Amino acid sequence: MQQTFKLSNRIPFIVIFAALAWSASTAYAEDMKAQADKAKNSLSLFSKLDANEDGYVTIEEAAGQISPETFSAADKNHDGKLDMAEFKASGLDESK
Ligand SMILES: [Ca+2]
Ligand SMILES: [Ca+2]
Repeated sequence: MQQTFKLSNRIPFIVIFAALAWSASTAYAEDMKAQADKAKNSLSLFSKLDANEDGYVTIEEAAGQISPETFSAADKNHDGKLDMAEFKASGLDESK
């Protein structure tokens, strides 16, 4: 009888543990999804502006989306185009 009592006493613990593990993995999955969405959004803005897909956004490509002042400020090496690093560093990928 004592053995049966011990076993039945353990079941709720197992259920709670399983529920916690499940909710933790669900939260993790949702967090990963949010990060993936964020990465996709920044990539899509850069890709959207980079019309000829050469990996750089020129002032012509950015026209109407990024002001010349913002573009100049973001163009750290002053080569007249923004690469992905400059684009991200300037926070432009988070502006939309
Ligand atoms: Ca381009
Ligand atoms: Ca540049």
